[in-house]
Amino acid sequence: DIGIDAVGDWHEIGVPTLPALAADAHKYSRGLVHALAGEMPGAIALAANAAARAGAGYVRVSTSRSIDNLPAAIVQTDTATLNDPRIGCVLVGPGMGDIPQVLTLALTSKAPIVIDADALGQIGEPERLRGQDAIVTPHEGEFVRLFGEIVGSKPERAAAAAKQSGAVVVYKGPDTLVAAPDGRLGFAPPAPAWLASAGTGDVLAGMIAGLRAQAMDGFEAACAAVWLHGRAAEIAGPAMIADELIEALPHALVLCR
Ligand code: NPW
Ligand code: AMP
Ligand code: MG
Repeated sequence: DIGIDAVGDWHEIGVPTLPALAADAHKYSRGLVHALAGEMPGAIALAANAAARAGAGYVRVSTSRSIDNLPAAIVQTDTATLNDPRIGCVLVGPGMGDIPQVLTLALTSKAPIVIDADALGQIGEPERLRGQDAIVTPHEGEFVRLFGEIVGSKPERAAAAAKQSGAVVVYKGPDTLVAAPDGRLGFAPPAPAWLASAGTGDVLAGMIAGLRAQAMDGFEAACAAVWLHGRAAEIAGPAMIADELIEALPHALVLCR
C-alpha cells in the first residue's frame, strides 16, 4: 500500500506545457532568477546555469567573492540587488555551506523562493516557511532533517510535509514526488539511476527556479523540472556528469513542443 488513496489528488507527471514565449519578450519579462552563493561556487554555478537553460531570461548570482566557473552570460552581483521587484524567483542552498545568514537574507525577499541543499538544514521549524511562496527540494536525508520522522508512505509523508510548511515539496530520490499544500501530488516517471551523481540536485533546483521565474505555478514548475531532468538524463546517457545534464536540457525541452 503506497497510501495514494489517503492523499487525494495524485497523477503521474507527464509532458509539461511550458510558458509561451511572447514575440515581444525581453530578457526581464522572460524571468529573472536571483541565486545566492555561499561556500561552494561549483554548486551555485550548476544551478544558475540550469536556470538559464530552463529559459529564464536573466540569471544573476550574488557573491562576496568572484566565481570563475560561471558562464559569461550569468551576472555576478552583490546582495543589494535582492530588493529588485523584477525578481521572479530567488534560489538558495546549493553550495551554501555553513552560512545560515545566506538563507535568512534570501527569506527577506518577497519573491517566490527555491530552497535546496544546505539551506534546508538551516530552516529549523517547517512552519517558518508559512507565508512564503516556497519550493523545497529535499533528498531523503534532508527531508528527515527538516520534517522529522513523519509516519506513513513516501506520498503520505510528502503530502503531510507540504501541508505543514505551506511549501511545495519536491521529495527526491529514485521515486521523486512533488506535493503541494493544496493536496496536489505528482509522481515522477522513472528516471535513470545514473542521475545519482554529484551536482544533479543542484541542477534540478536551478531548473525549478528558472521555470518558476517564468511565472509558472510553483507546483507546475516543480513537476515540469522533474520531468525534464529525467529526460535530460536519458539523453545525456550513463556516463553523464551534472554539467552534461545541463547540456542535454535543450534537447529535452524540444520534447515539450
Ligand atoms: P549518510 O551517508 O546517510 O551518512 P548532502 P552533499 C545523508 C554541494 N555540492 N542522498 C548523507 O549522509 C551541495 O549543493 C557541491 C544523499 C549525506 O552525507 C551542498 O551545498 C558540488 N545524501 C553541499 O555540497 C557538487 C543522503 O545526507 C548527507 C541521502 C553538500 O551536499 C556536489 C548530506 O547530504 C554537491 O551537490 C540521500 N538520499 N539520504 C560542487 N560541484 O561544488 C541521506 N543522506 O548535503 O546532499 O551532501 O551532496 O555533499
Ligand atoms: P541530490 O541528492 O541533491 O544530489 O539530488 C540527486 C538527484 O538525483 C535528485 O534529482 C534525485 O531525484 C536523483 N536521483 C538520485 N538517486 C536516483 C536514482 N537511484 N534514480 C533516479 N534518480 C535519482
Ligand atoms: Mg543536493
